Amino acid sequence: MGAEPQYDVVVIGAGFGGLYAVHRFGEQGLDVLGLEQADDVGGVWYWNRYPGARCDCESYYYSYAFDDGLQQDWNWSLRYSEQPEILSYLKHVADRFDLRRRYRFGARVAAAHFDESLGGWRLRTTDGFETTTRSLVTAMGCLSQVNWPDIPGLRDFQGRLFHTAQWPHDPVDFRGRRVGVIGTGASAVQAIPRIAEQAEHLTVFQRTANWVLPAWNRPTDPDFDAWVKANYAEIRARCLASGGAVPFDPPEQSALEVSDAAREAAYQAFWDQGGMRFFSAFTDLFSDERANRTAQDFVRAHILRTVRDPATAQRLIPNDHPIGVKRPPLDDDYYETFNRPNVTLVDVRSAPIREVAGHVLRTADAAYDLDDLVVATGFDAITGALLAIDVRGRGGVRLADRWAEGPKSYLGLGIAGFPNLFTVTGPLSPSVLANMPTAVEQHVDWIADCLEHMRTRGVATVEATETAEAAWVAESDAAVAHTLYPKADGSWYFGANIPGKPRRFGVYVGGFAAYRERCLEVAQRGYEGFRLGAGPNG
Ligand code: NA7
Repeated sequence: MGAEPQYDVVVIGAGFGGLYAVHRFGEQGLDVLGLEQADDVGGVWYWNRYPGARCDCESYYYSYAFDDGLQQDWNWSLRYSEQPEILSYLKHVADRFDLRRRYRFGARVAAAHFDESLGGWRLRTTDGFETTTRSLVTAMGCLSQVNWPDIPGLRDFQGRLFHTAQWPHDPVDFRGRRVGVIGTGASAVQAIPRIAEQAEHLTVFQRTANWVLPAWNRPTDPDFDAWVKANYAEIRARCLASGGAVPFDPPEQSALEVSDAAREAAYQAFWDQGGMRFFSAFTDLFSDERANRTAQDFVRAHILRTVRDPATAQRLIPNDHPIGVKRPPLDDDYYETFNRPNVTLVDVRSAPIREVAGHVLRTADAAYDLDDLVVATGFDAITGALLAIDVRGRGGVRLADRWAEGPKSYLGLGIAGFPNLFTVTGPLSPSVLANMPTAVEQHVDWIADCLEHMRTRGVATVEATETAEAAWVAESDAAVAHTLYPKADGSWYFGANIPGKPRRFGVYVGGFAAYRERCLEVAQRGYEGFRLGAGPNG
């Protein structure tokens, strides 16, 4: 018999997913090690410290449900928490459950190789630390692998260069500076109003306009907070029973079966509530182009009303994708910001960015002299963090080769040929289309049960079968084919924001509640679709 792995389970990541995984597995008596590349906990909330960074899910449900004491004790100051408060929350969780002792920080995993004789994984970090584990759980986040655009000269910019997802820990002062922002995704939409308040001049380089919805962020209402705390069990249950893991009522009507006045009133009511609830107005906003166009019309009218300069307003109106099929940013004051005399919107679709040289960003038809350049170009999403590691499964097969045509997985939890590898919010799970803390708890709980099953039944390996994986990929592809998501050219949901990345919709769109039921059924049927292997002596 070969050597035993050093750990029962290694968890990569110390964000929402990793912290809960380390806690849960530790509680069940497993020997668990956490590896985290940052020097502390927080995950995406550790790195994304740009001005205005905040969550676009409301705090009371964008939080852990696993411990009632935690949810009763913690007080969120805002409806939508800002990054510093979410980071404090995750630090509090780490302290409260004494999780840091199980972590090795500053440990960026470089290689993860499945070793047949070990019946587990051999891991190596970039600083040379090596270990082995029976099971490997990745909880690296769907939006963590930073995307730097391939703009000649960018990294040699002679002013201050920032990426929203790698923001300095000390506050950045933009007063008296000529600042450029590349990108108009969710990060830029949050940062732009804050930077504009400080900068001498802000130039926004926009390639694609986005539909931006209002957050109406505000301090937590004490009465609402008391109601939430008294009703948490029901709120969490509603999240589990919903399509997006959120505690809202699902829509009941088509946008096309109501009168114009009723439709307008419904949009206005949801607009006034703020946030992603806007999409709860009607049943067919993601499935019927005509229905979706009515929502676009509503937001378009808002943009035209808000932005004073007609040419700028036109530039801010998306013309290439239905509303909602690229992740819609949330903010207050985004459109208003373009009325400021110190803000200019530059269209880099018609005149693309050519290069950065010294302090100058040059487009096809103009040059911009800048002191600071903020790159808000997002992430190599969903698969990027996994593929940044040299992951090899049975027979030394590289994950990058298995996914050469796009990610394949079974339930977004397991990958054929990669035994005992579990991916929290992995590709082809509901992940980013569900409220993340709920999605990670569901995955971690499922994995914890599976690890328990392995331990109590003497199962050495759990591995998705090729058949089950192929069926799930087909089901996931089919689910998205019935929606409007494929109408968005360039969406990171498809991997289309990264040049050369294979295109596959990386998220299961069949709804969180149905997906969760499916995962439970699979477990109840003895992990149907997974091959359970006996150990060397089994
Ligand atoms: P996103 O949503 O991927 O946005 C990236 C932005 O950067 C988007 O506007 C891109 O335009 C733009 N971009 C990317 N490369 C370039 C180049 N080369 N030139 C000009 N503009 C470019 O990332 P975020 O960080 O804002 O948000 C990611 C998610 O985090 C968000 O959806 C939330 O879920 C949280 P494009 O649209 O590709 O034309």
